[in-house]
Amino acid sequence: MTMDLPNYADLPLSPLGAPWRSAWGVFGADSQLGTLELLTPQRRRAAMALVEDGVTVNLDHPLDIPLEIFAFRPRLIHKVFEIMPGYLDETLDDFAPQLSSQWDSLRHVRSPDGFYNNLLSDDDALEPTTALGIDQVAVAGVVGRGVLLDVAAYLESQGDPIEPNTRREIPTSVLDETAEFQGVTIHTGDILLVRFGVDAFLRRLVADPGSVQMRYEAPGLMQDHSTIEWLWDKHIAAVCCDNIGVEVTPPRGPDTRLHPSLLGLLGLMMGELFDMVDLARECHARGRYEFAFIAKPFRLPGGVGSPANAMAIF
Ligand code: UVW
Repeated sequence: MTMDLPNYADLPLSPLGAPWRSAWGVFGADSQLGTLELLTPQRRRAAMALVEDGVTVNLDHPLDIPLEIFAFRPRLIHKVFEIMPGYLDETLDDFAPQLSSQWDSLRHVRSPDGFYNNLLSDDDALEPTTALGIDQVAVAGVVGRGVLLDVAAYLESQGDPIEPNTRREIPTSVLDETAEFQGVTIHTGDILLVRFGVDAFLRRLVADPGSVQMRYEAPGLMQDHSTIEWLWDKHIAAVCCDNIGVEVTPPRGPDTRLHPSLLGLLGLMMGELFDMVDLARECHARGRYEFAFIAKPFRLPGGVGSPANAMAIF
């Protein structure tokens, strides 16, 4: 599918039915996938052609990461038991799919004008409906050309390193500079991965929980319209970061968060808390920042999110 996508400044397509600067209707009034519609068979096939030596790179932190910044996301309890001698089975309790490396479905957050494409009402939001659920994404998965912007490495090279557990807003100019520094171009339909260096900090937390104190504080994308416009105008299929929430945390104020605009207005799915340490190492070693990207979110009917289940292939 090739289609002309409107610029952010030209949104919405039909001012009468859609909120200001929303992409409602761009992929059809009934699209449950938003920008993931850009992951066409042609783009998936082109992404697979990036595979040269078959090296796979994991992008997930462990499911039971000891992250205690959200009281409503308890740590996973995993029980393994024997059902008969030599036959093991297991259960998961207190499983919060968004505790560790994760996807936010379009059902996660709505804009002040409603959920994406107006496909889910407030009345139905807590009902057992699959509208905008992660199961819609699970069917075809998230498969395409991945591009890494290692902002942490770029800023370090400029003598301006990022503190991983400290609030710092990263403007889109730094994303552009990182892409130029790396010599990579973002194409329509890409899955964009942005690394701030939070992943290395989280690895320390996993290896030795007592060694670091994780706060609800992290670098991330700047909370203003320039970020929303930049992300839309790149016409990416999804954006994933290694930090807590793609955007900076904590937010500047109660109404400054990007989640409502990115998920609710643009239909741009987000990945959070991805582990890009090995990915960055592979990219730097190869001098190549593009790769095949594959993720298969859980097919949880009406799911609000899912573990990332993501990998890169070189
Ligand atoms: C934040 O809280 C920042 O993100 P999420 O709820 O998407 O994990």
